[in-house]
Amino acid sequence: MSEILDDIADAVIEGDKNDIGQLTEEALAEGLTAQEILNNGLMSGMNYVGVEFKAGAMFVPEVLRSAQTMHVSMDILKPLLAETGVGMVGKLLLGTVKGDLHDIGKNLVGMMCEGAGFEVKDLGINIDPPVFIDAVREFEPDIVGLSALLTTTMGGMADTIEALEDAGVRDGVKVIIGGAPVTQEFADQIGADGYASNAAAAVDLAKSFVGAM
Ligand code: B1M
Repeated sequence: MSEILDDIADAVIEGDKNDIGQLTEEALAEGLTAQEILNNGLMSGMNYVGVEFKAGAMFVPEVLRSAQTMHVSMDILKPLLAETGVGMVGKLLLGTVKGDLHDIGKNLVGMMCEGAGFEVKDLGINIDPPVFIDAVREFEPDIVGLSALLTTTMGGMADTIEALEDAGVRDGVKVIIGGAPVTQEFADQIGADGYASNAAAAVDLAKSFVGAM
């Protein structure tokens, strides 16, 4: 593999936001395509970060920095990827449910899924079920990801799933849920398709739903 792609992967792993832009430009100047840089540089770096995070060898601040580093490069690549019509592995619609303002974990899930090749639309925090419904109709995601950090807002996940059912859009998407108080048992109880305890597990789960393992 090209040395510059290894340098890009290393920059992501090390969270080197200063050099990644120039490395990306150099890779393009060398004739590498945006897709090659995405798959073999950025995603390769983020995959490593995911494995280390899962193993407890990297921590939240480092993962966030890696994700931000990836974003600097993605900003350069996105228009080129759009031009060449390169497809992502799937679409993920994400949001923290109504009444809940916590977003650090959700953002991490979003950034790591982006690193794994998903097109991510993040609705933000305190999201009412009707907003999810409108976004499902407009964005047409493969997966809807719900996050909640409070025991008092977990019910918002059930409300959102119920609203998706009532609106007739539930069958077209997989719903995954996560957040500190959430469990697999709760996911089963409210009829979610999957639960992930952390961002790396969310990536694996999301990939399994679009056949990208
Ligand atoms: Co809040 N807060 N908070 N808080 N806060 C907790 C959650 C709490 C456990 C603290 C405590 O009392 N020990 C407690 C909840 C208790 C409970 O319900 N059982 C609590 C409380 C009570 C509150 C307030 C009510 C406090 C008050 O005002 N009296 C209030 C509520 C506001 C509201 O939401 N309406 C409140 C406010 C806040 C801040 C605004 C100050 C701030 C949030 C800032 C922000 O998010 N931008 C905040 C914070 C930072 C926390 C703690 C300290 C840290 C949360 C965090 O970001 N963790 C938290 C205590 C704690 O967890 N130690 C606490 C790091 C993050 C990477 O982990 O979010 O768990 P986490 O995400 C993980 C996984 O859960 C999973 O992957 C992530 C990465 O591995 N995951 C998913 C998350 N979403 C996922 C979605 C998926 C899959 C996996 O699929 C879609």
